[in-house]
Amino acid sequence: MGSNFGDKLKNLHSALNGIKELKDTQITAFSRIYDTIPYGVEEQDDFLNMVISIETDIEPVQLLKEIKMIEEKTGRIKRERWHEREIDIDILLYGERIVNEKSLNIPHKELKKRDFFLVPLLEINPDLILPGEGIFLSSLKIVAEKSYIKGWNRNFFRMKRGVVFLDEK
Ligand code: PH2
Ligand code: MG
Ligand code: MG
Repeated sequence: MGSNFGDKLKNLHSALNGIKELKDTQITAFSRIYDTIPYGVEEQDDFLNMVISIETDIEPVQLLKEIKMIEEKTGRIKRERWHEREIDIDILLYGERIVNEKSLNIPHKELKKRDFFLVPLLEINPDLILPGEGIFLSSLKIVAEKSYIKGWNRNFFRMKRGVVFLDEK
């Protein structure tokens, strides 16, 4: 998940609550929250990025549809590709599945290039294997051209009795 517009932490919080409310879905882990410089279109504000893992019965393409609705509910406005966003939720991996649809590629096509995907992902699970290639994700860290990660914050989110809480800053 990433946000670089508006109240970034609040946007992440809202997205987490949306995901938590999905049918037959549980959030099982959060990474810390990373401060990152923009990748791609560089003239925009820094991002907050984080990775979460979920357990879900929702199939990938349907999950993407649900995610788009959560983005909309979080206030995401359509702008040019790769420009500012209130919230962006991308599916990086879906277990061992490989999905190549027009609207969705899993593993995420840019997984190898973005350290703000790989580092938080490995923080949640250092033993992940890249489906299809059978190599440890941890061996991919070096593929990122440069580091976009400026630093990280402690995790501001806690789950308690199925509610996501945002700690005081
Ligand atoms: N997402 C993008 C483009 N660039 N840069 C950072 N730092 N974080 C992002 O989440 C991000 C980006 C398009 O999805
Ligand atoms: Mg994205
Ligand atoms: Mg997206």
